[in-house]
Amino acid sequence: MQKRFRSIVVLTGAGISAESGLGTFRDKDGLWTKYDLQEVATPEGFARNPVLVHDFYNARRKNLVEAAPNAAHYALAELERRFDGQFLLVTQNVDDLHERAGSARLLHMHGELLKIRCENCDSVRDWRGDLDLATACPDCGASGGLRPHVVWFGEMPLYMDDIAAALETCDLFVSIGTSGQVYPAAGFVAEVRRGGLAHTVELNLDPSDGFSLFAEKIYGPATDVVPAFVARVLAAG
Ligand code: BJW
Repeated sequence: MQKRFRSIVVLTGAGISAESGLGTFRDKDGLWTKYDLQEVATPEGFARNPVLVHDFYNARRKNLVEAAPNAAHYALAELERRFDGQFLLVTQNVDDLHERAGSARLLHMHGELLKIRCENCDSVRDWRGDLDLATACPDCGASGGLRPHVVWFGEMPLYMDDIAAALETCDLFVSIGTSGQVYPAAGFVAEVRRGGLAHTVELNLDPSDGFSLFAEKIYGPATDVVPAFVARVLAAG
């Protein structure tokens, strides 16, 4: 890669955390092969059976606390640290492995597993333990209104204005470890292409649903392909 870039947007999905032991959603053995997403990842499912949804996220929170960042997370943190242009990491992941690897210019568009939100007073708090219907909100004291601070199907993803602004001006867009099945993230590559200026790259284990929209594609485990790609970008200046 010869070109020097001035503004980079990286989008990550569950595949970047797979080698840290966190399950993806749609792969063989993925979370959606074991759980009905309508029951655990929609506001309607939560209203129908909040105990099931709390159990699902309590187990995921516990797994996350036991997991560690991998070489792909560390490579992106190094890219942010050493790249002297604009940089934004947008993750669909609710885990905190990017932060633990050292990433700081980072937006969690689908929320964060280690945060909870009160539907009664809207406060958002860090939370590492279990949550149940009896847990009282630390801010307003109400019980029964706490939920994971994550974005379910049918809900609006977070930071969309900031993300749109970064996509509009970037000259390198890199998508890592995502199946390209969930919108609006799956539409980012098309948005970037409409601008006509950016180089677009997919790094994934297998071709995603939107693979044909990317100018460059590199397939392999994230812990191999991401550090190698980051080294190329940094070597280009
Ligand atoms: C590796 C690897 C390794 C494995 N190395 N790679 C019809 C058409 C279009 C849209 C819609 C539609 N009907 C409904 C919609 C909208 C809906 C949607 O997209 N539905 C689709 C299913 C069709 N979207 C929404 O509802 C969103 N909100 C919304 O659209 O609001 C309106 C709006 C309008 C306009 C602008 C903006 C907004 C909200 C979506 C919320 C998604 N929530 C979840 C759960 C979060 C909480 C939790 O974690 O429990 O987010 S679902 C789940 O999917 C999670 C993920 O972030 C998301 C994406 O999954 P991801 O990351 O791509 O994982 P996988 O498993 O799918 O793929 C993993 C990839 O990694 C694979 O490709 C592997 O090959 C690869 N891999 N190992 C590298 N070692």
